[in-house]
This record gives sequence, structure tokens and C-alpha cells, in this order.
Amino acid sequence: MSVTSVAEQWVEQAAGLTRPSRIVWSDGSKAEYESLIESMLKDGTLLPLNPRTYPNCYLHRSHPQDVARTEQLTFICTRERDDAGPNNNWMSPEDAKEHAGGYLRGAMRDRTMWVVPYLMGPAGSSMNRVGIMVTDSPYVVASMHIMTRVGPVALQHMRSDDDFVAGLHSLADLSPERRLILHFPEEKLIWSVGSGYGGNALLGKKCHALRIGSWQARQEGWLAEHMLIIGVEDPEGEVTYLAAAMPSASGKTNLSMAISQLPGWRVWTLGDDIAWMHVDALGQLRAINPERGFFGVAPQTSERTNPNAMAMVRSNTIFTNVALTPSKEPWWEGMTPEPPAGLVDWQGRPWTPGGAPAAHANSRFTVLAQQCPSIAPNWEDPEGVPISGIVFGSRRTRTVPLVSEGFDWTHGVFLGASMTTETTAAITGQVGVVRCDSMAMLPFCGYNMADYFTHWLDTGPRLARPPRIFRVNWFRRDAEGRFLWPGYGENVRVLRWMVERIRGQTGADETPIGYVPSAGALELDGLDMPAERLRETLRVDRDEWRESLDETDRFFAPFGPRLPGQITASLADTRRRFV
Ligand code: SAT
Ligand code: MN
Repeated sequence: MSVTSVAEQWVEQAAGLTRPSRIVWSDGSKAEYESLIESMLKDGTLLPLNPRTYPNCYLHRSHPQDVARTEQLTFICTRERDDAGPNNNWMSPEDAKEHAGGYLRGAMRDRTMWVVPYLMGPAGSSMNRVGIMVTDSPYVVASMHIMTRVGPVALQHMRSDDDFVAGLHSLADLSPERRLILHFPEEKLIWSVGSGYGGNALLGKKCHALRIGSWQARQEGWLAEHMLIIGVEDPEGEVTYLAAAMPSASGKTNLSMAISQLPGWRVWTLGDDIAWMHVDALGQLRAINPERGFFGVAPQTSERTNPNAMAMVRSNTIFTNVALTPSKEPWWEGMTPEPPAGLVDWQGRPWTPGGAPAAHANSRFTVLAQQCPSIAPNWEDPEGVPISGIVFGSRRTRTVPLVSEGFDWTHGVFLGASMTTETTAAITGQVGVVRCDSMAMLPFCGYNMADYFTHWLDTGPRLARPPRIFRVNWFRRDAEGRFLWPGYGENVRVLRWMVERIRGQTGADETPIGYVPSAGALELDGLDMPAERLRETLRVDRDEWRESLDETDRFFAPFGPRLPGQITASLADTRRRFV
């Protein structure tokens, strides 16, 4: 299928509002990418990095007040307020358009409007979806080239004239006072104005694949989730596929590329951020990664924490808001034990040690998935991969043990729904505040989360063998503030336990919050992990949990009677088990 009249009309409408001087349809070609880069080098939007050590890599510095997602400026604009739910900011579609229309009117004057048709998901997959976004940011167009499949391939996958999510993006004047990220799920429409930052501006990612995607997924009976996808290969070569939800900047990219510290075991990367999962004709849950690249957090990425990522960003990568060394190489906190001399910080100012971080805490790399050394050979399989386990992970200094397993699907859904986490620099606002982040979807669920929980509960009975559901926390600390578990490549020990649980090969002890590994079930060979510390890592403390369940209760309260009875019952059962 080629450009349809519906698509053309939509582009005309967007141009009528924003008044660009020129309209260019993006073809997704290498030549187009190169000319975008060239023009951005010319006008200073990009700086070249060392062509010898970082070939074809560039640095982008964003507006200092435009460095993270802005949840308070993100809205779901449904006709009925209750359809957005207490988990979302809501505005009526009329108010939203009037408001943002004011910022967008004439916003592209003297600028080129790019029309970017993009495909989310592998070509030829029945699970893929098309979007058409317009934008006045060449940085966004180049990033979309990396993160999605741009050009005719997208148009060819439209199943009807209006089978696309429309996205209107403009930098406008980049002012936080005139910034809005608006979603109209009933119209398959996104408006984003005033930000050039990833999650606000690369509309295929959070806006389409998660917020509009989750809305469509509920209507059509599938799941759009904030999850990585990995294959865990055992020493016999058998691969078990897992999907894992974790909040932004909480280790999804690292886990998806983990290098196993266990001989014979290996992790294959299929995705690091989003999973679209369907129930197939045999009742098997299957996942595709709708994205084509990684938009990963740079700080703390190193040869120790994620060697695969370090290798993959050595070429063809756009860095955003990292620091720069005198030899024009990127640098960020945690990359090397000591910062190199003569750094320039993420805002282009000479940097002196001891002050603010040289790289922004939410600085990023954007790179094609195929550059990852651990990318799975089947990562673009149109059929997706069969998911045997689902993991809900979060960042908790206390309370939550290293790993536990839900009693069954319903209890697993409760574990996801009641997940609490500490906030990170991926969102504008305070870092380290404990909040509920159900399934790591609190910022991304495009509808009332009570209905989302119901949708998850309803999916279980449709599955011939529902995946086991696990809860993990790599971030628990001891009384001195030290991490109890070494994390990173050692996390494969936990993945191995999951695989063995899925196969019914290993033991577990029952606790009020689920099963935890019984003594000896976690492979700890080669790890300095005294029994006392392991106990602390897996401990389920009654008082801490009571406090946490109160927090969950407060989070659930505003959902009122729309909250499914099974969730309320699971909470009550958990409380009872702690008595
Ligand atoms: O900024 S993004 O939303 O794209 C990444 C994230 O916060 O998960
Ligand atoms: Mn994310």
C-alpha cells in the first residue's frame, strides 16, 4: 500500500496548523540519514566524535530543561475522564487541542516538516503496527531511523487506509511552560509539543508502543508492556524466553545484555524496553520487540556492568547529554573509575571534579539493536518468541527480596500490580521517592489501570500454560547501605533459578509473598556470598511488608469499585498470611 488519502489529509491538516516552509516525506534510507547528520553537524545540533575510536558517532546536547520525560505534562485525553483513570493526567480532547493548538499554531514557520512513516515490529509480522509522525526536529527523524523501521516498509504494512497512529510533534520554543504530551487513544492520535527529549518526542516509543498501544491491546486482546525480552540458554543449548518489566533507568538494558558468570549459560538479547505479546492459536504467549534500536541510559554503563553495550556504542551511535573528553570521546559517570582530565560537561562547560555530574544522570545512547553482540539471531522473527516467564522488577533499598515467584497467574498479576519502586532521573522530579509503579507501567498505561489489571487477569485463562510470574529486586541494601547482591552478570544465577522453576527442577520455600529459593537452590558457586548475607537478601520481613502493603492500599484506593475483586482479595490474603 502507498500513501493513502487519509494519511495525506492528516499531513495537510498538521501543516495547516503548524505552517512549515517545506514538507519532506522521510524514506528511511541511509542517504537520508547521512544528509540529516550532515545538516545537524553544520548547524551545531550534533558535534562529531572521534572518527577513529568512535566512527560515525555524534553528540547531541539538548536544551538544559529538556532532559527527561515530564510526567506532569503528559495527558490521556479520552472523552470520559474515568477511562484515563487516577493513574493518568486527564484533559478533555477539546480542551487539550485548544490548549496545545495555541502552542502549535505556526510553530513550524521557517522550518521543514518531516513526515515519518514508521513500522513498530518486524516486517511481515501480524503483530506489527504503523505510525505516521510529523516533526520539525531532524534529531527526532534521525533517532526514529534508529529506533523504528522508517519509510515505504511502514506504508506497505498498513492494513487499511486509516490503519496508522498519527503523531504531531513540534519543538515549538522548547519552553517547559509551553510543553504538552497528549494522547487521544480514541482517535489513534498523539500531539507532542515543546520537547525534543526521547520519551516525549520519539513518538513510536512510549507514546505509541505503550500508551496508545496498551489501549489497543486491551481492545484487541493482547498486551503492550514496558518489558525487555531475553532468551536464557542453558548448557544443553535450550533457550527459555522471559519478558521483564522494570521502571525506567532500573537495569532493563543491562539485564537484557547480561554476560553470564555461570559457565555454560548465556543470555540472548531480543529487546530492552518494550514487548508486545499476543496469545497464539495454541494458547502460547508470544512476544515481539516493536523497536529497532536501543535508547539506553549511559551513566554507570561500563566494561564491568555491561560490556555488550560498551561494544555496541563504539560506532554509529548518537549520544545525548554525555560529557566529552579532550580527544572527543564520550564519557559518563561510572564508565571508568576515574574521570579523564579536561572533560567538558553535558552542557559544554569545562568540568571540575567534585561538582555536579559531568554527564547528565539521564544521558543516553541511541543505537541499532543489530549492533549488540548478544542480539538473538531470531530477534526479528515475525512470529515472535514463546514467553515462559514474566518478571516484575523494581528498585527497592529495603523490603523486597532478591527474587520470589507468584503462587499462580492471579497472584503474579497482584505482584505486578502492587509493585513499588524508588524514582530515578528518567523522569523530571525528585529521585529516590518510593511510589507504586504497577508492572512498571504507571507512566505508560494509556487507560484506567483498574481495567488494565482486569485485562491481565483475563489473559491468564486464555493461556494453555501461563508463564510463571517472578518478582525481583537487585537493589536491596544492608544496614551500611551496601548492595546485598552483586547484580549485573551475576543476575544470571537468578535467571537460572527461574528457568529451573519453569521446568519444575528446583525447590522453593513458601513465604507470605510467594516462593523464594530454598537453601541451595540458587547456584552460588564462585560467588562470595556468606549464608548470612544470602538470608538477608531473601528475607521477607513482616513489619516492612505491612508498611509496604499499606502503601499499596493507598495506591489502590482511588480506583474504587473498578479495581478487580481478585486484586483486592490478593491484598487481603497477603495481609492475612503475615499475621
Ligand atoms: O525517555 S524514555 O521514556 O524514552 C526512556 C524511559 O524513561 O524509559
Ligand atoms: Mn523505558
